[in-house]
Amino acid sequence: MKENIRKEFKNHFGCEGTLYASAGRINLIGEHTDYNGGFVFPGAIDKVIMAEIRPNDSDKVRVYSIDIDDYVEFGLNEEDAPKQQWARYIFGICREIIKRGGVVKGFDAVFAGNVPLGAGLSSSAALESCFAFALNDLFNNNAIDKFELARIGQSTEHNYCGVNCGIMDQFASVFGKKGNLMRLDCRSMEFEYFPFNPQGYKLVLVDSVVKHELVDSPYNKRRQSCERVAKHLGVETLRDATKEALEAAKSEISEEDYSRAKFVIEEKERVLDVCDALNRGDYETVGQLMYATHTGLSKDYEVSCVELDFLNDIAKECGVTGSRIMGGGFGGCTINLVADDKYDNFISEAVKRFNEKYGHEPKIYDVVISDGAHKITE
Ligand code: GAF
Repeated sequence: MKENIRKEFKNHFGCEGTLYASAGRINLIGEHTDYNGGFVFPGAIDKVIMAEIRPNDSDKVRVYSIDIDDYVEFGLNEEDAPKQQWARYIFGICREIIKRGGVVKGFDAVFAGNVPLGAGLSSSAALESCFAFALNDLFNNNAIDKFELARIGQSTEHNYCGVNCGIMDQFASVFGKKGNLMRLDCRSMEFEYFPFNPQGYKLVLVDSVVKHELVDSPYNKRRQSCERVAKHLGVETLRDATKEALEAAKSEISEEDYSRAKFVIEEKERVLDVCDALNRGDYETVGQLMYATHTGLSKDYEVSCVELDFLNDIAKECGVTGSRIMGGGFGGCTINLVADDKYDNFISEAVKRFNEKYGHEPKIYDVVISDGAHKITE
């Protein structure tokens, strides 16, 4: 990928720039908790967006996307927003830095990536974090702190891409550290690195390669449900809501809002329970909690789909320790904690049976927990 980017940069701009990369992410547990002030437990992975960038002494940004084979030029004022969705991510990053008083001048860039799109691995956060990190380095002397870089990515999603996401994906992409998961408290923004190397187990993603485009932005609707319930219970976010308070209010809110809030309140506890279990080396408990998350995401939060429920069932039948849908939902991957001796059978069964039922094979990605945003120096 690096060589290809270098070659294309030279072709387009006739010189050399600096290379930067940022990663996609997994999340062991803690789904849809970030925008509710709860806990998440993500890590960056070895799938990245990489960009070569060089200031060009103009007020124009010129970018070529190798994977989409598309070239865009835009200015840095609000009215210059490009139409192409992929370019809006980069435009959004520039604008959000400028809005915060940071500096962005014209630059040339070529980028490519190997984060699968639509798989729930947050290719968009990888793109945002790569450019936010690079523009901080090139124009701001790295004066913008890393949390702000993550927020710049999040605001880009809110203001330029229509997704009212939480902070998890951008946080993971910016702060990721090789071999470590991170437990982030999304209310206080305190976090802790957790070395993750489960002896005798593997983490593997099974990508359904299914993306259900649902109308009316179902992600934003889930968030609205949570906010309605929090307001009703008189708390700032569901992080501060209890099961008892929710039960007491059950008849006053819609059934749907009740189910959404029930999942979130249970999920925030599960993250803490997983951390305790990991500290004891108790992977069986970690796995059971992952299955519980899947059930909640499927039945209460309703962000699963038949294909992912099917993969979850296969995992159970193959004796996989833990399995669940990962990320925002409505398609994408399951994340699976598999004992070494069950791995081969699980993968071959999942591939065979999924293909028989849905007519295409799922993709398999072994998880390698890696570094987040960085400059490539060699
Ligand atoms: C998506 C969002 F971008 C995250 O903020 C998070 O809410 C996640 O869905 C669900 O946990 O990836």
